[in-house]
Amino acid sequence: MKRTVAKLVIVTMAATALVGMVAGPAGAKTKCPKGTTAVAEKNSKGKKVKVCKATTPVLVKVGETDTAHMYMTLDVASVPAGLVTFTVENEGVKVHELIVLDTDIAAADLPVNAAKDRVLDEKAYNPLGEAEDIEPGASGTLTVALSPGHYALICNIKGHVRMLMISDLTVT
Ligand SMILES: [Cu+2]
Repeated sequence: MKRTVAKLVIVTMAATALVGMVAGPAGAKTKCPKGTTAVAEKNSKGKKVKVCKATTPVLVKVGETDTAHMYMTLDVASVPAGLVTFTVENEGVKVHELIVLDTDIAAADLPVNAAKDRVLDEKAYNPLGEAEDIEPGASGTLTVALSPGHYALICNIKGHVRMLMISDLTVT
C-alpha cells in the first residue's frame, strides 16, 4: 500500500525542557502551548518558519528488563491521523533510539540480519524519522505527520530489536 506522507519531521534531542521552544520575532525563545509542537513550515514567500501545531502525544518508555530482554512500550495502541509527537523516556542504563517505520509489516516480523544483529535495510521500510542517542535517564522527542495505517517502531542499535525493542502503532 502506497501512502503519501508529508515530509514533516522534527527531531529534538535536547533535554525535555527545550521541547517545543520556538524562536520568536525578536529571536527570543517562545514555548508552544500545551498539546502543540513546533513544526517547520514554508510561508507564502517560501521562507522556513516555525509554527506551533496541534499534535497527539505518544509516550514511549524504553529500557532493559534483564540482560537478555529490553522493552519499548507505548501508552497508546492507536492515534488519529495527523501530527504525532513521540516522547521517548529512557528508563534503562544503555543508550537507545526510536525509529518510526511506515510499513504494513508487524515490528516482530521485521527481518533481523543474524551477523549484524539489527534490521539492515531501514530504508526498505520507509523511515519517517528517528530520535537518536537517547542517554540513560534522558528523553528524546520526534514529531512526524502520520496518515492512517500501520507503523513499526524499533530501536535499531545492535541486538536491541532481537531483545524486543519493538512496538506497533495503528493510525486511524
Ligand atoms: Cu535500544
